[in-house]
Amino acid sequence: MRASKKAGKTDMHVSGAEGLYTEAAIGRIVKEYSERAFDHPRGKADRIVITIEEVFNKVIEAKPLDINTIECPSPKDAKSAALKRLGSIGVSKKAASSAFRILESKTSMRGASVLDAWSGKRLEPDKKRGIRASMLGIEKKTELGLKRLVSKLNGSTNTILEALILASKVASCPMIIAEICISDDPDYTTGYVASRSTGYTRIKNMKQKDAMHGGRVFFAKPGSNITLIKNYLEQTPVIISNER
Ligand code: PML
Repeated sequence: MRASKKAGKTDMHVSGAEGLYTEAAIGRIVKEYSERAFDHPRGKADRIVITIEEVFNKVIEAKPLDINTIECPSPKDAKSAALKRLGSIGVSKKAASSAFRILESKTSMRGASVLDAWSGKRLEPDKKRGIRASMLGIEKKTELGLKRLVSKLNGSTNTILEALILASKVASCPMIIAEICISDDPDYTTGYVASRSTGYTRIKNMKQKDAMHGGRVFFAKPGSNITLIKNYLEQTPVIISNER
């Protein structure tokens, strides 16, 4: 689902959501997604595009990332915690700073930016659109278990669960070494840094309340082929599962 609203001559991104569902769940999900777009902290959408497509590609399973939290009192502390974490994963200072420039800029993108983890160079072919992690879902039992766990955390259970599913798919991409996210919802200030080695690290107070900026940046291994990354993130169906 992609929802936007007119802002002067352009369309402003309001909300987006993805999922892999059985045919029987489609009605419920379409209702849920459109309600979300009409009642969103970024504003009421005036254009909602919902695409439903059958999945033909082979579905891959990936494990959910482990969750941990860094409590930070302010965006300044949160930024230095995020930079430290990214550095420990192998993201250069230059690439991490480029990511913050993108995340802190006023223009909110529909998709994510992909940066070379060493040079910080942007790799997405369409910089306005970015790359959208799609074709992702969660196995039922795993979802129930994670919901129980996540509901004990401070934050919105749905937001955390959806972000965790997305981050787990992104981390399963062999060419991606890390991800950083700042929510673009003005009333949601927790963000995260995620990677296969360090898990899903929630970082509190990544931005001031009411700030509209945010988004996602994926860091690619130097020399990675962006077409392969795009194909994996946008086209390869991945189900997050703890079973097996
Ligand atoms: C979003 O708004 O979709 C991103 C939310 C990121 C943080 C979720 C959390 O762990 O609280």
